Amino acid sequence: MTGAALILSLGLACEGEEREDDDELGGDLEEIMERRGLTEVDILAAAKTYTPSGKLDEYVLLASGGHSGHVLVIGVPSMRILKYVGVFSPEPFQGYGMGGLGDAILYGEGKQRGRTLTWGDIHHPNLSETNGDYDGEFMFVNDKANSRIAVIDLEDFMTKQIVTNPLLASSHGGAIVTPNTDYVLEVSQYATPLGGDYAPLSEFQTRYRGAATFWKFDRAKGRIDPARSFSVELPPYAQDISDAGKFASDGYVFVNSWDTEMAAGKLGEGQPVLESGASQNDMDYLHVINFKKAESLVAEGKAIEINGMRVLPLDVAAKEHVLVFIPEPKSPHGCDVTPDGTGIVVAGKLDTHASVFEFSKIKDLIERGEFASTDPYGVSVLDFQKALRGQVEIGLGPLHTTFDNTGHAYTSVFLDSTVVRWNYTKLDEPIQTIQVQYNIGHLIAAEGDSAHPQGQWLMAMNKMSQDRYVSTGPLLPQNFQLIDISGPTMQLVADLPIGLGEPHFAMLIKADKLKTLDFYKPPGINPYTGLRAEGAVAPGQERVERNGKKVDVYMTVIRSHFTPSTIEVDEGDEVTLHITSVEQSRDQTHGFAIDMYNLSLSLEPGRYEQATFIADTPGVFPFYCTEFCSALHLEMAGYLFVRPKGG
Ligand code: RUQ
Ligand code: CUA
Repeated sequence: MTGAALILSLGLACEGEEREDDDELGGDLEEIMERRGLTEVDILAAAKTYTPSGKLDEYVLLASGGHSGHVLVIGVPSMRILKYVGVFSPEPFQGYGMGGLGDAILYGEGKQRGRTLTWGDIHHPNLSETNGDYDGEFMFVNDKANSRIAVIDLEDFMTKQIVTNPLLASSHGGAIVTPNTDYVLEVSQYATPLGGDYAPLSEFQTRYRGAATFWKFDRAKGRIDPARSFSVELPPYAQDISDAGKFASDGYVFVNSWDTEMAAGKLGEGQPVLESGASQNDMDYLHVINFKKAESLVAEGKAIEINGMRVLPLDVAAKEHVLVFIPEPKSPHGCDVTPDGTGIVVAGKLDTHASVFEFSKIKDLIERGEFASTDPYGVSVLDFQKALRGQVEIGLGPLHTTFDNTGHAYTSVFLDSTVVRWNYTKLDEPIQTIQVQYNIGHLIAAEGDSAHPQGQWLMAMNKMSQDRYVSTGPLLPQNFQLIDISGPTMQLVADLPIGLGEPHFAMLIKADKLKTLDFYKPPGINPYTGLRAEGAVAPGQERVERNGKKVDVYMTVIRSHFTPSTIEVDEGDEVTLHITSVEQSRDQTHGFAIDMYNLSLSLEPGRYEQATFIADTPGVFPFYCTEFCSALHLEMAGYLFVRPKGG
């Protein structure tokens, strides 16, 4: 009996005396199914995902929000949205980039070449790992558009750092972590002269370059340490997605490329456009980078410095076999290391196969110095067949691959709009194919890119949703679809439209691995340092201090008042608010908003915030709490009086 049949038969068995209750609840199951056109399979899907109020999700999806610059936090299997994390874009609910302490990250550290940016294009979230397994502590995301990496602390789901790549003008193959989160990898996409120099297209082959940047992560500090980071210079081949080795392949990273033709170097000279120019070769190059060796060479002083970043030059990387190439089928996209670290799965947009490379073969060939050829930059190239474990025919436009706990790989197939389940050791015929709607990009199974995938759920992240939802005009949401992969037959069980930017990759982690804070304690914690702020005050210590034209307001908030609730300054004064939430109970969040100053602060229990502005406009400015925190929330307000000059 199927689950749905079971539910139905239970429903039917309850007929009679329970009938009246059913009617009170708005009808019986059969009647509702009939009315809404639901099948037993639908009911089964609903039973697998429906999460009654108060019941918690078993998994959490941390998804890129694409060019919204946000990260989405989604419960699985309920598909309930839990949070939007502001990363490269301001997020008023979190008070991020809205006049408070987060400005120093978003508009300070986040500056690219001196410019303030208010958005980013997030592609690949990655979770911190310990021995190749998610430890639930940190998340890293890349900004493809402006080549930046952000660090999000999962204690409070807040962005704590942005580092800016001083070499690159776009980066795609990141943020990928090594198995103990020693490094966070960021790899270039479109080649440019490293460090932001100018060079005409005629110098593409000589001056344009890619790079793989190994950002050193200091776990104790919870921050990337740029001074201990380094990069490896790469040819201008349009590098793509990357993955880090694990176990036997630890110490290596693998990076795709799709323009070994260097067609970008011929743009606009009566040559084919980039998309066809870059698709002429039958093979591009999988980059195999021995970063442990690169690390030692850099330590030995073999690096040059560009904009403060230590860079291992391409000729050194080639000569020392820090960088070795393997031909990979035509314009590949996905690059995913198997959970045991023995294989690297590559799938080409213009090739119907998933190709699995065998790490032990690669290592043997490199150690024996058995190379098939050399590229124009002196990089040794291995023989494709000799490095290969095998290939599986997947479909039209295979992209990314994720893994479960029973030896299956799942590959997204963009043109076919399918997810294909196959065995990455046996490499026999694909086992099953399931249709998704539509044009799937990334996919992730539960802990699917860790050393120990959980199976059970898989999220398909589709680029298009055409007919799936009520129309909202020409700009349609992307479409997340949840697939139950626990049984022999995959079942699509739920949809979630994503109406903010194009999500790319995501991480799906067991919820119980996340150790979040209930609130900040003691009161007065600056969430960006984790320490009690100097300007924090306890109840009774509130005050206003004036030093010439500088006015410091030391304020507390607790249900339901600001102390002080009136502030008087003179036109032209520089006002700094130091606000301490002295609440110490869960979910008692307040906010601070004021007329005209573009200021929105979030004051979770115990949080400290600080905002400085010039009171340059005389007048009366109400401020108020933005969270409906109590029955007297509306009364949680005050005034800033700005006395006119000479008034
Ligand atoms: S991408 S849809 Cu990861 Cu930027 Cu493949
Ligand atoms: Cu505090 Cu409303």
